[in-house]
Amino acid sequence: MTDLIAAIATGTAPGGVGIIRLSGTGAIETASRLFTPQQGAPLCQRPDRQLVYGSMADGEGRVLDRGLAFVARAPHSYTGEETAELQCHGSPMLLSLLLEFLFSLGARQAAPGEFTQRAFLNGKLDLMQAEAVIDLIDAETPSAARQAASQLEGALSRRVSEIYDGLVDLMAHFYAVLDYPDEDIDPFRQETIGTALRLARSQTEALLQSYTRGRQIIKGIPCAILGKPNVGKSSLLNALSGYARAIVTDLPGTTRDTIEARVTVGGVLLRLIDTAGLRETEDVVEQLGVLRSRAAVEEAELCLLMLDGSAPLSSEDYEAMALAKRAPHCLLLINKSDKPAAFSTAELESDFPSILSLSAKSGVGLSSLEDAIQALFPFGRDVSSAPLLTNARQQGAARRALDALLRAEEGLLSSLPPDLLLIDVEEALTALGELSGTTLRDDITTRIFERFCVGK
Ligand SMILES: Nc1nc2c(ncn2[C@@H]2O[C@H](COP(=O)(O)OP(=O)(O)OP(=O)(O)O)[C@@H](O)[C@H]2O)c(=O)[nH]1
Ligand SMILES: [Mg+2]
Repeated sequence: MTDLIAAIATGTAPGGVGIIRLSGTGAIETASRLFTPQQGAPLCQRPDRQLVYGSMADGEGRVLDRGLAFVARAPHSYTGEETAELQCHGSPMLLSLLLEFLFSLGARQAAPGEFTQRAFLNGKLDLMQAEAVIDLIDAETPSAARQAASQLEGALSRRVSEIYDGLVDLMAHFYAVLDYPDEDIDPFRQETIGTALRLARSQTEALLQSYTRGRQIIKGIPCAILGKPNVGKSSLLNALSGYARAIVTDLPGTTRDTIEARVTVGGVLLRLIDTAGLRETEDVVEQLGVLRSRAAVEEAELCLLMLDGSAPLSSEDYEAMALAKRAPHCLLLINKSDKPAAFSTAELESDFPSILSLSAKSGVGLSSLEDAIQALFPFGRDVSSAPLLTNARQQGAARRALDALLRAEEGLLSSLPPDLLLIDVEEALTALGELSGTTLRDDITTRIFERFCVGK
């Protein structure tokens, strides 16, 4: 028995259609008091998931709108509980009047994510799938949406259960031997553990490695635009954002703070950071800005290093180049290609394999920048969606699982007794179980009796 929750599922902006969702004990009865079908039996007597046309009224019986409704009885619903959904016009005022009536009938406002939380508690989704729901809703690029959809469909969960199940088999076997020494079960063998451990370890390693890509797809790639003053960094930020996000002037030292913009370039989500131009300066504010520029490069996965191609190279340019090379990926952009070139890029080619000439002001060359970014992060057009870890919680759990498996492997090599190694295996299982939200003990117990039919 859970209390009855209700919420507007379609947000607070006006729209074509608005949906109110109800879940919990009495959801169907309650919806039925608000909604009257145009024909036939009342809503509460309708079959599951069958759309019914009718009218919706407030507490005084005044009809407010006509629309569709359906009911779903437990466990055949998103939350696994009895639910009802009402579809009417997407008017925020209308929706809140209907919601108010539902509150007066005993429903309460659902907390954020509460429907999905109930789905998890009722075993409709595991934790990773529940997280995928949020990722799908928040997706900013096609690849983020595809990744979240595949996680919601269970691709990541299947990969984690594969590792988990391998280890549970190992534990089950082990416990059966310890608990029922008289039973006719294969003796516990070191190689068996060794093979199972190696497999689980390499699978967990691969999973953990997938996090870099998963994070890039979902959260975007931190990308710093770096260079000395006046080369055109803010002009590039504006060109990529599609509007005048940052102030641009012909005065060196215009930008004094870091400015962020989220932009999608070639299907890749970039968290672009425009920085204060690098130079020695007496101005205290600008000095602080330059410190922030340096910090931005340290955190960047991609650095767009910009030079002014129409002016000779200076010591400040060389300093910027040295700094930019600290980022894992760097593209060298020679800006102001609309003006005559003042130096040759030949001498820079050994340090910077990717050099692009462009004009941030006119937009010429921006499409080759897009191509270069897409080539560095090919998931912008990648259609295959291998399961990836996508958030720090998942990474933390996978990390703990891997550490525990590495300890177990080490223990095995130094011939620790099996019951000691299996403490580490158990820890790995707990960590993997945290990924999906599974309980460990019940699983192991169930598997022992299922698989070994000890039955005492
Ligand atoms: N001709 C030409 N001028 C450009 C181009 N890109 C930027 N500029 C000009 O260069 C000047 C400086 O541009 P900004 O974008 O403010 O340069 P910045 O690197 O952000 O400068 P700071 O914020 O001072 O570090 C402005 O007058 C721009 O109009 C370009 O491609 N061609
Ligand atoms: Mg600037």
